[in-house]
Amino acid sequence: MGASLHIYHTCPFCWKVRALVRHLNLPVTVVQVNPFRVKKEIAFADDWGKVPVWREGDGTVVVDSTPIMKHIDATHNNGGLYDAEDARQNEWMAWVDTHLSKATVPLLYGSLGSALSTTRRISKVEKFNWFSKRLYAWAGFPVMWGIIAKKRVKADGRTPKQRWHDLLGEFTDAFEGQPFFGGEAPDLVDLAAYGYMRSCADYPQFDQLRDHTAGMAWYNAVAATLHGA
Ligand SMILES: N[C@@H](CCC(=O)N[C@@H](CS)C(=O)NCC(=O)O)C(=O)O
Repeated sequence: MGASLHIYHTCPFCWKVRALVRHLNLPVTVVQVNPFRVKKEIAFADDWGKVPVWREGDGTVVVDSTPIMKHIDATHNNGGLYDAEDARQNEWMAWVDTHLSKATVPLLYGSLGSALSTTRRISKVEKFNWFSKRLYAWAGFPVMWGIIAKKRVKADGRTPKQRWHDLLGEFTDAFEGQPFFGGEAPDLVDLAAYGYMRSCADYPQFDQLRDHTAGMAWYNAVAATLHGA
């Protein structure tokens, strides 16, 4: 049996690992987990209780998206995309995980209408059962909008759009004139950053990012290196 990747379809951390798997064109079984049964469905990962989870054919389990990406690169790609000694890569991987991870929720849930359409879309594409699908669609949005997103937008002070534009500017400025953070080709930092941005791409709010020219050019260039769906 080969490796398997256990995900929620809409989870930004899962999109990071999916981007890497597609970049390397690895034969992996992707398993979509029911969010209301996550503890049970990934019980083999002990009490981690979160996705993504990576399981090798030999049963080795790796959790947490960035450690999973590093593990996959080291094990299946001879470390071609990431060097643990590289200070610039480490600094920016931490930057991506700190800043881009926090920018998705305000964009997707920052207004009442966007929060409702986001939770309704999630309820359609995730693997819920009949009841939990409806529960999530209607109970999820006031929580995400009223409690989580509002607090985060307020704490930051910028509109979710401005925040993304600032972050994309800061990130692409770090390319030192090259097309990717990794230079001529994407590295692990590019793929992690791409994953966060890709997790927003199936929603209408993604249009707010389209007028960031450098950011979109990079995003599309990373997408062009990915295999399969
Ligand atoms: N630091 C973790 C965060 C993973 C995470 O928070 N995943 C969420 C989904 S987006 C999750 O599984 N939450 C647990 C739940 O749904 O009960 C990573 O980078 O993999």
